[in-house]
Amino acid sequence: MKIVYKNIYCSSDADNVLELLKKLTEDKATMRIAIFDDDPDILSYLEKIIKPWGRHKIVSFKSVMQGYEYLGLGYDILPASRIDLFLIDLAMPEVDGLSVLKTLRSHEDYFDVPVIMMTGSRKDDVLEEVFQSGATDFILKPFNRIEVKSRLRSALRLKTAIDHWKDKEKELLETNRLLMAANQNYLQLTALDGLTGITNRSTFDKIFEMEWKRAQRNRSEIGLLMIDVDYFKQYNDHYGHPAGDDCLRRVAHALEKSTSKGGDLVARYGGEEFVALLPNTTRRGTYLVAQLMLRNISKLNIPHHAAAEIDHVTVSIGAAHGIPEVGTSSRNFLERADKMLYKAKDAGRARIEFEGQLEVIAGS
Ligand code: GH3
Ligand code: MG
Ligand code: MG
Repeated sequence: MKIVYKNIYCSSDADNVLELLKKLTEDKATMRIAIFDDDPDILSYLEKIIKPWGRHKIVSFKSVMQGYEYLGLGYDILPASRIDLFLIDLAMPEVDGLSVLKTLRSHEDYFDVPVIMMTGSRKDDVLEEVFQSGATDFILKPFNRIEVKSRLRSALRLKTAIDHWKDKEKELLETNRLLMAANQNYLQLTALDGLTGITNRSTFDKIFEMEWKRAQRNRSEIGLLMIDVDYFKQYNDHYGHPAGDDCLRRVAHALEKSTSKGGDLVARYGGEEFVALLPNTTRRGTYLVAQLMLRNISKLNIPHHAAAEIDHVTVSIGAAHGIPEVGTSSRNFLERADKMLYKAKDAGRARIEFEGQLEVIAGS
């Protein structure tokens, strides 16, 4: 049996599972120091210096390959280990310390972990290359006990600071994400009508003004429909206000469903009145949308027995269409559609009145 934990993969004999669990739950405060040196005396010397500090774990490697395997370097299936400080001997027989340093710096899990190079060379060009390759510090061999201790301590302090800032950065990103989500929510809430959930009047006004100016600039066509529920006062009086609210929600939804183009916008203009903005839409297109709206509301078949003339909820629609001339106002365009709406009401309701030509469609 194989166990896969995120990208951690190992065979599942009891020891490995225990080791894995230990790794996952290991105290974050324990500093883990990895030492690469082919000289066993150096390894035990460093271990002796570090051990009394407590809350430190040392992993030492005489062989670079053994270290690479432990660190998961070059082995796709092995997990990276958490290391807080590397001590690397510059001159090793198998692979030199500089290559180990470069390998670490190119790995996403180790690129910012402090590395102290241990070298017997005081040559400027050697030290320059060590720093250029990304080393944090160096310790000269033979060791001076005080120097080793203080350099190790300051490298570990650096690692603590790096971790701290990484945590802060993570927190900041999370806070930012939450803020953006809240902002998005707020924008949506303030843009929508509370009762029906469709665009509200103030959002419509802004978008309409924008689209009007755009159509003026581009000399493009624009269609506008004013839609009003017929005999809605009687509906409310007869069926009650909550039923009236429910009716408005269904009407709003059916009106939205009747538009198909990306730029079309249906909004609640107020009370039982709605408006549809149809940018880049021909006269015929505007008319077809209005016709579909009339039909879709009728198809809802919401009973309305309070008004003598009808037996189900219908709407009347006033339509305006044109290419906005420079100097004309969006407000005037809206008034034109509104005038047509009154005409549709006067003519008997459940119909469309389109300015410019008389087009009367009886609500089915
Ligand atoms: P017409 O056919 O001429 O349009 O007549 P109408 O009765 O529909 O028009 P009127 O303007 O006389 O009445 C509109 C009614 O719409 C009155 C008001 O109580 C109701 N109304 C407005 N907003 C809401 C709302 O949010 N919920 C409910 N339930 N009713 C509303
Ligand atoms: Mg009405
Ligand atoms: Mg009205």
